[in-house]
Amino acid sequence: MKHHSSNHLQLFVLFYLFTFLPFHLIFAQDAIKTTLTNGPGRGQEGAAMVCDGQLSTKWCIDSPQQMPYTIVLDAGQATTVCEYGLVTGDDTRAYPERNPMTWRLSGSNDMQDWTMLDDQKNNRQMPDEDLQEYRFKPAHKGQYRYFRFEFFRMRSGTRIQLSEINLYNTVQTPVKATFVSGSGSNNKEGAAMVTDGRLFTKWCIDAPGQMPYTVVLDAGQPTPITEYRLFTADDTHTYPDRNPVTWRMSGSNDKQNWTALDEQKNNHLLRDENEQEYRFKPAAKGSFRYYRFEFIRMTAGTRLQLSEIKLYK
Ligand SMILES: [Ca+2]
Repeated sequence: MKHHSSNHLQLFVLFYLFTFLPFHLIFAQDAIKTTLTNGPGRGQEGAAMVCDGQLSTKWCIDSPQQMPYTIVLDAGQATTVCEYGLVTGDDTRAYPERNPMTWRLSGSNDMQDWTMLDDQKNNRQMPDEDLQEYRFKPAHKGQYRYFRFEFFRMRSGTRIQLSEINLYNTVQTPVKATFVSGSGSNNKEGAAMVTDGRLFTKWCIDAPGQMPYTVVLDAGQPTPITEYRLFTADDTHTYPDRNPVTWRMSGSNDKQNWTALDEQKNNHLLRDENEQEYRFKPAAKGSFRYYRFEFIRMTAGTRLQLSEIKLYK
């Protein structure tokens, strides 16, 4: 009897989840819920803004005597953090110098003995972009309830800003995607080169009549994508004009009905560097088997090149 009712309860919970929760909440890789234990700054741009779950609020402080800026987050119970994400502020494009560059992450269960989990020095990976999450894998793991971030240096100056600090107990994993179709001929610089797993092969096309340049990838089965990454090519330093700046991403399960998931307009995040990865989070989520990228504009001219497109769940 008891066994039966617990089964019924499980079914009811599943029914409730699938009926009333928005699609993306079921499939999104959710961050661990944290609360602020301590951190500098109060009020509207205080430290608590990094864990309120809202991108529209941020922690922003310029108080040199309080450096390193130290934030302690409480995960509520001992938890293993496999990845953490720092999310840029709403005006980081205008103020990229506020991005942290040198910081340390430690874990503790009593707020007294701290174990160092990650030590980043002069890390310039945080993008000059508004509201972008950049993920880092701590060098060490362990079960801790409290997580302390100490920010020592910003790109320049003494003001820091972050809209969120996300802790994750699951790792973002690559999705093995295969090539379905794409613009251009099937030669050694065809669209299929973006899924061969090699940075030294690339999709390179200059065929204005075929624009927007399209590539469709197959994830094998319906898969929610939390991030996609574009990789520049082997000579992007010489030809930065071939980087895409405007593109769309959509998902489908039948290759006929497409759902728009992301749209980037005039985004100059890709730099003039060879074989570098750039990360993007789709604005919308859903579970799709096929993913389509349409490249609408490049930095200049009509030639596009990319060495890889990778999907992560
Ligand atoms: Ca390749």
